[in-house]
Amino acid sequence: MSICFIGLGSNLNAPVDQLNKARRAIEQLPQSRLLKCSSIYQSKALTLDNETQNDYMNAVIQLQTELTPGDLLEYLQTIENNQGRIREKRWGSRTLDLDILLFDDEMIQTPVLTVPHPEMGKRDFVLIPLKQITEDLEIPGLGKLDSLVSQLAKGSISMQGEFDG
Ligand code: A4P
Ligand code: MG
Repeated sequence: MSICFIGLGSNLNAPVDQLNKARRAIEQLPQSRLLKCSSIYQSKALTLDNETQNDYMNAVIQLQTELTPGDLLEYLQTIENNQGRIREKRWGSRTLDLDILLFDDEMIQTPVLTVPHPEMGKRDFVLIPLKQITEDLEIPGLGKLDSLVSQLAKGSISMQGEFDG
């Protein structure tokens, strides 16, 4: 049995609805139990080439699972595809992005999966919802969550609301 954290993000087609739909799909994953959901947060899109994009809605979910990291990734990609995810360009706008942030205290590096998620240590829209639903956590290779949060530059993130139900 493993504990993992999944980052959810959307900035297209009613992002709050996309996150709620994704939460319901994650609740249905086999051999898994949803433990906690953060609030939903809004932030400016982080883009690669100063492209203008809609603001993002982000959240973090804690899941207990007996799936392997690879199987979990495949299930999450199916949920993304079911919600109309089109992969045009890296960091492009998306209806739904599901990232495996942490999987127990494993460090995973395969051609399709890097855990902890490589960008998470500097992203307010990941660290702040993660901190909301955990005790101080040691992030493999990155250090204490509290310390990472205290080093964040002041960003644009604000709490937007809760998941339905
Ligand atoms: N992959 C590797 N590691 C992982 C992991 N830990 N979890 C691989 C999930 N997938 C992982 O992902 C590309 C490939 O990454 C997958 O096929 C998988 O095998 P993708 O979702 O198709 O592409 P992407 O999301 O555009 O690329 P990337 O580099 O994963 O982007 P990020 O880091 O997800 O960032 N701004 C705000 N405010 N909020 C956001 O949520 N998100 C992004 C995307 C950019 N700007 C943002 C936000
Ligand atoms: Mg992604």
